[in-house]
Amino acid sequence: MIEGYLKNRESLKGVALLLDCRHTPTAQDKQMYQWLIHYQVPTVIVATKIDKLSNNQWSKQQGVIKKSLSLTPGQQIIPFSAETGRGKDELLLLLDSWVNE
Ligand SMILES: Nc1nc2c(ncn2[C@@H]2O[C@H](COP(=O)(O)OP(=O)(O)O)[C@@H](O)[C@H]2O)c(=O)[nH]1
Ligand SMILES: [Mg+2]
Repeated sequence: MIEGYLKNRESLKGVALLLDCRHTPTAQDKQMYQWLIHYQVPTVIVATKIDKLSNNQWSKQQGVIKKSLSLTPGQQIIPFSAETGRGKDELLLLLDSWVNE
C-alpha cells in the first residue's frame, strides 16, 4: 500500500523519514528507505529528539544510522528537536523548496 503510494502519487514531492536519533533503524525503516531510493522520491532523514544526545553521542549514532540504512552519498540528515527548535528552519526551507519548485 505504501509502495503503491510512493510509486503512483503524482502530487508527492518528497518524504521526510523521521527516526528517533537514539535508536537503530528498524527493518521497516530500512524497507522504507529502500523504496524511497528505488522510486527516486526526494528524501530527507529527520533525526528527532536530538536534544537527548550529546554531540559526541550523535556523531556515533549518526554512523550507526548511516551504516544500517546504507545511506546514499550526500543523503541529507537533519538533526531535529521539537524541544529546542533545532533543525526547524532548515527542514521548513527544504519542504518549501519541494512544494514550490
Ligand atoms: N526531549 C524531547 N522530547 C520530544 C521531542 N519530540 C517529542 N518529544 C516527546 O516524546 C514523546 C513522544 O512524542 P512523539 O511526537 O509521539 O514521538 P514519537 O512517538 O517518538 O515519534 C512525547 O512525550 C513528546 O513530548 C523532542 O524533540 N525532544
Ligand atoms: Mg508518537
